[in-house]
Formats: sequence, C-alpha cells, structure tokens
Amino acid sequence: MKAAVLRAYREPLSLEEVDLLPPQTGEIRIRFAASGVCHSDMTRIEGARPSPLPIILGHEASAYVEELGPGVEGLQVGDRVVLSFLYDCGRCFFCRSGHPNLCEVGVGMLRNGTMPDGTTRLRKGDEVLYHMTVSSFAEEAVVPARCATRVPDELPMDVAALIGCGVLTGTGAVFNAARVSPGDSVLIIGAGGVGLNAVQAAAIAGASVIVVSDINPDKLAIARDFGATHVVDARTEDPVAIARDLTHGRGVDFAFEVIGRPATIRQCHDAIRPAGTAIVVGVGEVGDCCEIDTASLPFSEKVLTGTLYGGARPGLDVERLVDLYLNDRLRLDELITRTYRLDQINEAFHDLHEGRLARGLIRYE
Ligand code: PAD
Ligand code: ZN
Repeated sequence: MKAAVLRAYREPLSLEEVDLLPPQTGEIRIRFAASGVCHSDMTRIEGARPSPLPIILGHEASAYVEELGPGVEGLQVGDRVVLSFLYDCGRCFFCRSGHPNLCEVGVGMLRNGTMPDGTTRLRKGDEVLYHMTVSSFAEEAVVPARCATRVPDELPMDVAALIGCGVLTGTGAVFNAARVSPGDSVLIIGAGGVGLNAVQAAAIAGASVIVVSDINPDKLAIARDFGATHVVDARTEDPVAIARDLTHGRGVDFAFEVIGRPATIRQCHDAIRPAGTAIVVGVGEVGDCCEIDTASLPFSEKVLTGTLYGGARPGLDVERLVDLYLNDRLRLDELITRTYRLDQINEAFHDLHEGRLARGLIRYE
C-alpha cells in the first residue's frame, strides 16, 4: 500500500510502498476513506517531541473495515468506522476509574508508536512506527478493533474523519473536561481545527459569553459563525482585558488554550475569575514553561489543568457527536477548507503552516 512516511524531522514526507502485516488478535485491517490534517501531525514533523523514525503520521480518520483479526466481535467487513487515537484497555486503573482517555496501555502506544503488544504491523524492510495509533496518511492500516466505532451510512466519510480528533477533542474539552453550563462565560484562544469545535460546543452548552481569540481574521469569521459572541484579533487586541470587560471585571468561568504556547496559556490563567478553570488543550514543546504568580494562588483558587482527547469516552462520544451532526446541531462540513490527494500531503502541511486551513482533508476515494 502507499503511505506518506516521515524519515527525517523537518523534511517533507516521502510517498512510499509500505507492507502491512495481517491483523493479530483483537485487531482489524482498514482502508481509509479520509484523514484530517491536524496540528499534532505537524508538531511531530517539526520534532518538538523527537522519537524514533520512520513513522507514518495521520490520526484523524474514517475508514472501511477490510479484514477482522481473531477474536474481533461487533464489527463486520464493510463497516464504515471512525477511528479513535486512544486505545482503552478497559482493565487498567485509569480505564476502571472513569478516565479511559488516560489508559496506561493507550498512552504507552502513543509514546512508543506501537500496537498494544509493543510491536507494529507496518514494514518497509524494518519496522515502521505508528503515529497516534492510527497512521492514516496511508491507504490502509491495521489497528485495534476497540479504536473503531461504527457509524451510520448517512454520515459522509469526509466529516466522519474529523470526529476522530479535532471534533472529539474540541467539543470534549467543553462538554467533558469543563462541563460548561448554560450562562457560563468562556474564552477560547486558538480557533483552528480543534478550537473551532470548542467554540461550537460552548454555544451548544448555552454559554452566555463566548470570547474567541486568534491572529487570523478568517478563523475569527468562522468562529463568529460557529457561535462566538465576541472575537479578538490578538495581533492588536488583548484577549485578557476584553474577557474581563465582558464579565464585570471578574474574568471568565472557563478559558481554553488550543494552541500549545506558554504565552497563551498564561493569558488563559490571567483571564479566568477566582475559582475559574483554565484548560490547556494545545500540546507544547517538551520543556516549555509558563510562569504563574504563586502568591496569588491561595487567594484566587484558580485551577490550571489540561485535557487529553477532551476527556473523551471514545466510542460513546463518537456516537453522540454523530447524532448531533445528523440532527443539525453540530456543524462539520464548514470545517473542511480544502481536500487533497495523498500525494499532495506536503502541500497540505504547507497550507496548515500558513494558517490557510480550518481543516485540510486527505481524501482516498
Ligand atoms: P491549528 O493550527 O488548526 O490552529 C491553531 C490556531 O491558533 C490557528 O488558528 C492560529 O491562527 C491560532 N494562533 C496562533 N498563535 C496565536 C496567538 N498568539 N493567539 C491566538 N491565536 C493564535 O491547530 P489545531 O487546531 O489542529 O491544533 C491545536 C492544538 O491542539 C495543537 O497544539 C494540537 O497539537 C493540539 C491537540 N491536542 C489534542 C489533545 O488531546 N490535547 C488533540 C488534538 C490536537
Ligand atoms: Zn489531532
């Protein structure tokens, strides 16, 4: 099968023929329909968190089931599925305590680029590693069956792909991590493919004030369309001052950082009210630090935290988001700025880098 392989950091992906081993127990072979291009893929190319190579990137995808490995139940060949990049083993402390997105096995797979057994099914002579369990910049993959959620025929495969990361993460940050309630005030910094989903989730949740900060006027226009009550051009305006002005000088109940930079994380902490919560979604570089005035903590009772995969319960949340979309409550078509073929993958990353995309999508059919 054809795949786009990362062989060296900060270099273009190379389009190659890669071999796929058959699915092992509990695994399936899938043929991709579409894959979103997420900033987490670009961060990997930039080498912010270096790990062994070669690796096949891509982790936000829809696919068809082609082959079932031994012991797979609940799926059939031909099923249309959305992939989750976080495997949940169902047995570890975190799965049993209601945090399947922090599954010890699943997080280990993200770190090591493997399947649950610590090896991969991708070969080019030697072993090729997975990126975030899915490796969807390829025609096919072998993945754990637990990471595939069947979706109805009415759901277009293009928008289905986006649910796997950007939609689940952005909406999950609001619905699961923050549990935003009607009347809450919210600041979202970074209105890209993930942040825009936090914006529409805040609107669905009934937030009274939804301030969105970005440096790109095109993203701010979509944010307004998605339910932002106020938009801030961070090139010339201060989101912290504006968030305070809109909340009687107190600060917002919740602030979400969806970029992964210390300066904007600090803005979120500054913009929340006493006992408010700042939630970091964006993934920064290893070693990045952010200064907080510690003396103010006991007086402010502010909470600064992060969220992995929007605190998703992968299968369940995919089903709920599909229903929201099919009932016209969640807008996904508008997120797709441009589609590409796999051989245009480096152009897609260039466009993402230039800020041209809400989401770029690789289409395989
Ligand atoms: P994106 O590139 O589509 O969006 C980033 C947005 O931030 C763009 O619209 C930029 O214009 C904007 N921006 C940049 N600088 C500033 C600034 N100073 N002030 C305001 N806005 C600014 O990326 P994405 O939406 O695909 O991903 C966003 C982050 O989320 C990224 O770090 C990615 O790795 C992370 C992510 N985290 C998880 C998770 O589980 N926590 C999952 C998926 C993605
Ligand atoms: Zn992603």
